[in-house]
Amino acid sequence: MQTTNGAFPTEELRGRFARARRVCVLTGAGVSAESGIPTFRGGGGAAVWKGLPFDVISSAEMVERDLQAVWEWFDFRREVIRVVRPNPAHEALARWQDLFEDFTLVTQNIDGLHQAAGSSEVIELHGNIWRARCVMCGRLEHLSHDHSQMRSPRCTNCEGEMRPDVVLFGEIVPPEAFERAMLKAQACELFFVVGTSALVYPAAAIPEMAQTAGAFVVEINPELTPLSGFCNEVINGKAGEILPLFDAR
Ligand code: BV8
Ligand code: ZN
Repeated sequence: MQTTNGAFPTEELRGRFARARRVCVLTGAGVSAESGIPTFRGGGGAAVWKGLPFDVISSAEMVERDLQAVWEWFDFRREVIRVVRPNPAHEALARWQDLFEDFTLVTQNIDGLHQAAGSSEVIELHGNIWRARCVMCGRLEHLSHDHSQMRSPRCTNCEGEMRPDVVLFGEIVPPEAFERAMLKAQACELFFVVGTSALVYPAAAIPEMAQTAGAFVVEINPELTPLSGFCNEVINGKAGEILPLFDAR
């Protein structure tokens, strides 16, 4: 593992970036931090909502127990996300999709900021906060950005209850999304893992799959994580400052 203390990546990595044909990136909450969205586990402890820890309020069990509380929690987060903009990290990754023969962006984030920055075909492992899903028929509804619905709207198709179309703790990541992310990670030459504490599975297993399949794995994070020990290069820095350096004109 080579660590650069926030300076531009090594000559080797610059060369790899310039020559790469297949690149895959996995992002976490850290790429949205510079947009002003608090991360889950940074800043002195996990997110808490009305005294409930994040992994309790954002859980399958809570949807069963108190769907209204889950809606209020997500309405609150939409209020935060609604007014923020993509930052240079999102913008750099949106540019990268035109630099390589095959570029894949996989995110654990549900804020939609990658798409707002211009990224297309984003693999959303944990869903999207701007979508709701009917618990009965699975119909999807897009929630408008201009107002939050404090009540869980009823399904326009079957009157069933709607829930956030987000993967909560104790729920499975959509198999087709995970499968596609895994295949792309195993097929790429260069893999970036950016802004994740690498604590949440199965997403946190993807970088190691990439390396086992032969990819050069780069971590970009101000802090070390459980992945840092096996990454080929660890860049201790902020995503919004480091990512734009790679394709600076
Ligand atoms: C599953 C959507 C099994 C919701 C999220 C008990 C019961 C059930 C399951 C489990 C259990 N115990 C463990 C598990 C497994 C669990 C898990 O892994 N738990 C962990 C915490 C131990 N996983 C699951 O439950 C998954 N499902 O296992 O299903 C199953 C199997 C079969 C059948 C049924 C069930 C589902 C996991 C998905 C949960 N949903 N989000 C919501 O958002 O409300 S996870 C949540 O954490 C977010 O999606 C987030 O993205 C994700 C990971 O967090 P990070 O993105 O890494 O963010 P974090 O704050 O942690 O770190 C930020 C990082 O950024 C830091 O490293 C920081 O240094 C860095 N940073 C800060 N600033 C910057 C920066 N980096 C760069 N630039 C900066 N400027
Ligand atoms: Zn329905």
